[in-house]
Amino acid sequence: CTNAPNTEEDAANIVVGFSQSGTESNWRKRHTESILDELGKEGYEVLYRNGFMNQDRQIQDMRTFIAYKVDFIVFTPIVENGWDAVLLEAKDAGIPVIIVDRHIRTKEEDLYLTHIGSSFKAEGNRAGLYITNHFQNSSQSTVNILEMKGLANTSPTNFRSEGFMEVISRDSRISITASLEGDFIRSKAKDVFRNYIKENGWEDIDVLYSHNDEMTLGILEIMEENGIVPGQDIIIVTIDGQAEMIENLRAGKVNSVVECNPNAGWYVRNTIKRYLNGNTIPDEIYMPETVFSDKGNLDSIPPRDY
Ligand code: GYE
Repeated sequence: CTNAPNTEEDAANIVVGFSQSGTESNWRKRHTESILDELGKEGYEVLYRNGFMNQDRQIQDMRTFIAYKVDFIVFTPIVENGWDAVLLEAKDAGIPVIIVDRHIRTKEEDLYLTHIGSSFKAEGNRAGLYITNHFQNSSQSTVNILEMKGLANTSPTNFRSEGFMEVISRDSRISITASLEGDFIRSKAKDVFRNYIKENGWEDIDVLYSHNDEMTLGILEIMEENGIVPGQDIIIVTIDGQAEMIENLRAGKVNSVVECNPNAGWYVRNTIKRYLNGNTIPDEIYMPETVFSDKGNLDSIPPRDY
């Protein structure tokens, strides 16, 4: 870290380019605010760009940061693949890149300083555990699950599926009978789900496993329109933990909310500070998260503003 600025005066002039993938969920909006707030507290200048869920746009945004000669790039990739060229450009320009939230796959070495995010696999495991526990003593001979996946070619979608399968496969009665793609977007999930129901009806769904709260909110509307009692007729496990979903959990409309922690800002701020002070940065930084369910203490869930 010989070329890292290390006086307080230098640090005050730090410019950070922040390329966010989009604004598709309340979770995402909180994630953005958290990073902007914390970097602001440190007195860094932040150039923020919203990628509007478009990879080319995010690549353009990062090229702008490189041309501007920012000191750091904070980058929240929309998908896993296709970033090597722009990250090589950042590397050649000597700009450290901090990847936040979703993971990337690269063919080149050392394209970024660190990755800060959740263990999406652990989230999938927690979702699966709720289901295996729930049906443990049930006399049902089969448990059919409809999975509403997030966006394809993203690590939360892949790991949330993998972690979930790992756990439910321990009980041979339990299986995923339909897997749909809702892209983490409420309106998309609603359309896809409605079409599925038109073709297949409701009989085959014992459980809904949804990769994020926004999609769950869309599906809840369809259930209620059709006289299905969510949380009873269909057991629901959802990921994120937005305030509205915690209310639904308290109201018994969903059964388990697996938390995904959007508050990455402090970790990003701390990583930049430590880097500027010449400390070694770990390759992977996991953020703490938990799970809430109708089998736990609903009064002790910390309040949230997203
Ligand atoms: O669960 C979802 C958001 O990438 C982990 O993206 C994130 C996911 C989060 O749209 O709500």
